[in-house]
Amino acid sequence: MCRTSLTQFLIERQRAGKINADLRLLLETIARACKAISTRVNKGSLGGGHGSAGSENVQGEIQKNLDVMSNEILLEANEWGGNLAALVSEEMEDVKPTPTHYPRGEYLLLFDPLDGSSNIDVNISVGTIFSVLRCPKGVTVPDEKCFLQPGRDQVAAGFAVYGPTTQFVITVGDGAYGFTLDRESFTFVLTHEKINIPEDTAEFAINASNMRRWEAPVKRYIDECLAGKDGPRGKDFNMRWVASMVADVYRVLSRGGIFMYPRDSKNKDGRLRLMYEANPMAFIVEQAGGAATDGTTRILDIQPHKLHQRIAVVLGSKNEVERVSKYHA
Ligand code: AFP
Repeated sequence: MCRTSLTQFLIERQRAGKINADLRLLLETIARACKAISTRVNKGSLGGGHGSAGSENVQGEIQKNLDVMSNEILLEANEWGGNLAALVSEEMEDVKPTPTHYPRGEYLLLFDPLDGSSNIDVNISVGTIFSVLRCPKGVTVPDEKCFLQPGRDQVAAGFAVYGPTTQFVITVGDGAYGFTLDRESFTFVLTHEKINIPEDTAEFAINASNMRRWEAPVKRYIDECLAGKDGPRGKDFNMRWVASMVADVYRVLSRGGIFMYPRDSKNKDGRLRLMYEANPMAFIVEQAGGAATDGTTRILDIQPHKLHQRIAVVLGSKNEVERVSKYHA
């Protein structure tokens, strides 16, 4: 059987003029780093990845050892390739321009090295999320402002899920594609061609422990789902919440569903990060035929005002996301 590897897939995209050689190499480098992180995640306690690193990140969250390791793997992999002008990580305070002794490329990389890291020690799926932007023309030393571009300007985005299998999902703007890590050849193999999220669903994902803090439109939407067959929706809904966005979004891509982390009276701006989580996931979900909003605005149209900005997220099956937007209107 002839199987398409990620390398082949990217070369085909380059030949078709959808990406250039620099972007292809950058995406391959990120995928290679994800494989290395996957190996570390698999080792668990044996690789020293479990437990707290005893430090806090820029968000004031306690870092796990694997948070720190994953961040370092991505930094080291991307420092010297010559494709990047600068990068930023959810785990770091500031922009990191490419060191002057390496060639400086035309792209900007943003990543969440280990999403869902509070799940590491309990052996639940975690992952890596990334987003690629173009560095504005004429900039010699990129700063925070260069990164503050709306999500619709992303040239590529993707994520890896380190679960029972390691999956790598990517878009360069011509659909969303999924790859499975073949542990024998250690290559990503195309297994999910042109992912398509069903427009309708009967499955929702939300952290219900925040219910008392939700705004009225979200409360109404979930109440109607919970009312099931006897309520206004006239059908029963199922609920799932992994608390690793990578795993929850992967499920939505696989079988449809709606994923919500709305703003509430405690997280007034929302909980998820616009640049490292919402934008890349919104790009992928739209490319798979779904929709993504903060309740009132399409996520990809939001103009960011700071790197570590938080945002409300509602994404997934189009008709359900539109219904939630209607309730907000
Ligand atoms: P951590 O990386 O700190 O575990 O956060 C994961 C996350 O940003 C996202 O992946 C989940 O959807 C969300 O937080 C889970 O948040 P709750 O713990 O509030 O349910």
